Amino acid sequence: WPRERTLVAVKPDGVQRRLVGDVIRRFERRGYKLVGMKMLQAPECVLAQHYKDLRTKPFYPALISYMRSGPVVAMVWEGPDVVCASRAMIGHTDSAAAAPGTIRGDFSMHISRNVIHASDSVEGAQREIQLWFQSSELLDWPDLHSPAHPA
Ligand code: YYY
Ligand code: MG
Repeated sequence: WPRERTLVAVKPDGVQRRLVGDVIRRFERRGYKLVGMKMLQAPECVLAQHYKDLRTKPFYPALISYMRSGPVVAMVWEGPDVVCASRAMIGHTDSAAAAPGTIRGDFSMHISRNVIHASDSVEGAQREIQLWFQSSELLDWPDLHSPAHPA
């Protein structure tokens, strides 16, 4: 398949609530390949770019201050259809609509504290990966578990 990657970030509430490991476990057990990961206090300029399409929304100031309230754990995951699949794994933006079994459906009760981010399109993922990571921070290791490399 064409190599697809997505940006996933555990938001400050997710870090605070010790959900980083659970998030990683869900992506690993699905078989996706982790190609980048770091913990950081997100800079304001990165958040402004990341959420630039939302800057006119009434919740935008609260969203930015929430995202700056503590460290986030940013990851890049790779695999077939990982953009679409990770959106299904995280669940609906609004916790009330997020299905049980999804990350938001299991761990979040309000849209403003929804634990996790994942890119919503292949183009968006490429833009977000470049925004959050240097290319030297992404590691391209041989994936012996991939269907492209049958045992
Ligand atoms: O991609 P996703 O995170 O599911 O939702 P977006 O529509 O891109 O909004 C980004 C972010 O903004 C959302 O995860 C929570 C916050 N937000 C909010 O606090 N209140 C809303 N009514 C809508 C979004
Ligand atoms: Mg979004």
